[in-house]
Amino acid sequence: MQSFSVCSLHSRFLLPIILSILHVALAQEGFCSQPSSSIVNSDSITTPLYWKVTNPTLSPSHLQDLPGFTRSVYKRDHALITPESQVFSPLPDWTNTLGAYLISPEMGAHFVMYLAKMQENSKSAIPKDDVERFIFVVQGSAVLTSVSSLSQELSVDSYAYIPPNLEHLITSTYVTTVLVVFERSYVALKNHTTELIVSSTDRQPLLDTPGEVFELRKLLPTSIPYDFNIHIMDFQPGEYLNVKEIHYNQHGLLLLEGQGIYRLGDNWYPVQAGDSIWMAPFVPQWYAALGKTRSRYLLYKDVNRNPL
Ligand code: UGY
Ligand code: MN
Repeated sequence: MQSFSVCSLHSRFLLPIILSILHVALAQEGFCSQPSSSIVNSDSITTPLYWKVTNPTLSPSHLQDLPGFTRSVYKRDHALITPESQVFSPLPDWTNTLGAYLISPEMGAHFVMYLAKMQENSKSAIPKDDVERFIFVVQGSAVLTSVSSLSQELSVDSYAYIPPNLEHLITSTYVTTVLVVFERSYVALKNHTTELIVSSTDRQPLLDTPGEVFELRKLLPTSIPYDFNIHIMDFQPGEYLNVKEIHYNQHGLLLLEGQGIYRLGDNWYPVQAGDSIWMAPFVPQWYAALGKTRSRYLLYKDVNRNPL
């Protein structure tokens, strides 16, 4: 009641004066604002009514701010998870680390892909029995210690493959280290084992890509013991996949740089750095790089095992 009487006092005696001097301030929310913005609206003085209809927002970065707007989708055979949809919570058994699972078996994947945000004095947990782990540093730096080697520092663009059941610890003292992590149950073969690998993208040679134009590096050995690989694929603006791929392998993708269009099934998605994609077996897939800078993505792919 009191606020009503203050407002009506303003309306009768002060409002005409304030309107003529401070109409901009009056239009702001919470200051006895008028219910109808078309009556007292600073915009209406400088811009015509309905001006957004003829001056639409074209920039994707503005679209990000629209309430409820997201480019993320989740479908039976693919998902696009964009940064505004990532949900972080404490990673089970890790210390001072928040995680966002972007791909998991609930989707139909046989692996998990997650972002781990390691804060100061953070520590990893051990994966479950028979689970292999791959980590790639996106931001900051981490130290990997294992029973089979000395401690090694991993900076941005460095990665490690940790074989199943190898005791190890990832720590970070940096604020904030961001890792992308892949884990899956190892499909063992008789007389074969995998080894601890620590390296960086720039130390991997460019590989031949017959019939394609993109540049390809593989971060893991292509030999039989390894049941997945991680590809780093680079496209210059205007380059695209020649093969409109359909294959039995699954993918987990993180777009590290650039922007373009990803085709998944019958859907065409504008994508940019920071986006992640799950591709189920046999989903039609195709990418074209656009924009002004190269596109680089990191791609999980299961290999070297008979699907039967
Ligand atoms: O190797 C691949 O399957 C890769 N070219 N797929 C992709 O980029 N979607
Ligand atoms: Mn593929």
